[in-house]
Amino acid sequence: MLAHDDTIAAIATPPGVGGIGIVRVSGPNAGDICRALFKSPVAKGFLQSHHLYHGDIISPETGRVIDEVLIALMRGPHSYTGEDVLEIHCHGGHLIPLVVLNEVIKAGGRPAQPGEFTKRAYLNGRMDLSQAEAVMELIAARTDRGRALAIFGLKGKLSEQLQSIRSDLIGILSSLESTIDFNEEDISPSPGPDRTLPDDMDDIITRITSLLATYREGKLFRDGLTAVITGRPNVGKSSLLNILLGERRAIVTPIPGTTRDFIEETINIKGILVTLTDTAGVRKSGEAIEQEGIAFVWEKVLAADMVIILIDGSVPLTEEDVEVIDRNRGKRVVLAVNKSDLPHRVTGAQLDELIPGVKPLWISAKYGDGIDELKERIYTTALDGGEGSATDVILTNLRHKNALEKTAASLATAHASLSSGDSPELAAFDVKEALDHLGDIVGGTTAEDVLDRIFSTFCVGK
Ligand SMILES: Nc1nc2c(ncn2[C@@H]2O[C@H](COP(=O)(O)OP(=O)(O)OP(=O)(O)O)[C@@H](O)[C@H]2O)c(=O)[nH]1
Ligand SMILES: [Mg+2]
Repeated sequence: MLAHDDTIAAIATPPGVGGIGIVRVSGPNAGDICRALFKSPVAKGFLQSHHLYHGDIISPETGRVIDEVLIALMRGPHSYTGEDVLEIHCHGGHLIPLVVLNEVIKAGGRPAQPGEFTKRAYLNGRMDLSQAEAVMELIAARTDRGRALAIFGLKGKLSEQLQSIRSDLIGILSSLESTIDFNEEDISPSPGPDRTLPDDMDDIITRITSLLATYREGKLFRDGLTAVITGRPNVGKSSLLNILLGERRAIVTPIPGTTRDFIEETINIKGILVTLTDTAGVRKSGEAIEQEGIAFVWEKVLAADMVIILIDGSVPLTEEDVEVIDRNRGKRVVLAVNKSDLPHRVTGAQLDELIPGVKPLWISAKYGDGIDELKERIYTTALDGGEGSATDVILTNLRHKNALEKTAASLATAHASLSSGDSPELAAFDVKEALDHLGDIVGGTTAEDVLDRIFSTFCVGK
């Protein structure tokens, strides 16, 4: 355990008016601070750890009561940070938690940096680095699925998988080292009757590869995606935005060129936050304001994760439809044919010729037909046709992904040198490197500046 000699303090609840505001304190002075500020007729003398006490916070200078509070003292090492932790539950509001925090600081605390409580929890071995990162993901989660993935991370499910990969790597390393010690004739030292070390390495690479394959999904559930609704004027883009949102957000009129500026709103589709952008209808004519709006369309399309191309199915296809399709080639596309309530003037075969391989979906943005199917299509297209993993261990963090890629690359190098008959010493070197990269995920040997970067993205008080 890494003992800190200073005591940190912060308001752990969001600013503003609320029922309760919590001031959190961690470090060796937590007990003294409690004794200096907290007065209670019932709780005199020694306070039991992990018990809630009722009383007042008193200013030691004036002797005046600042607030009526509940406090809990959680003595280390059985606390969030592993140190003595004091939580003061005062009344919420703009002022009270600040005044209480000031008294805490005067009594021997210092303001905490963002994420400093969790950093201490990590440094004191209460959690590994990937779990500490999961804490922040949990707080940031905005969908139920995002929350579920974060809690798995926090409970150490990813760490467990990494631990099992790690112990297999150590097994390989010790086999390699034993052949270095004895002789170098057998270039594929055999760990068992039917297996060779390169086989074992392949196994691990496969396991890492399947973990890496979950990253796209993890990122989707964590960060969501952006989807731009595009099409020529009057096809029903704004109507589609409105019906997907379930409210009248964008102006809808029968006049082509209604939408000029872009309109952005976010919806939750099966746990993925989809930020939809309704844009101006694309056409050559139109005055300056409209053309300005159309210029935005291509900017938005370029940056978007997905494009929803909307066609009006009640009239024959036009050159403008073709232009929209052409300019979105290479993007992840959902193709919807609107106004299915009217007679169909566009066929699947025509669309298949224009945009092969993308199955069109007939919808009515006015009456709601096909909208659930469209949401489903957005979801499966986001997952590249997949249904979402059944597994709960899903990579959500870019840092973890990069480290796993490096682990697999080092292992592949070890595999290649072993298979080509090089000295096992070389392979052992690469396996050690693979272990280092893997270790970066859970921490332990992670450099201070990397830690600072990670924890600086946390909120103050966490
Ligand atoms: N019958 C029918 N009419 C629709 C449907 N969807 C939209 N409309 C009508 O089509 C017209 C244009 O709709 P908008 O949603 O404004 O179209 P837009 O693509 O946003 O048009 P611009 O902003 O001008 O590019 C309106 O009169 C809508 O009521 C539909 O599914 N069926
Ligand atoms: Mg519009």
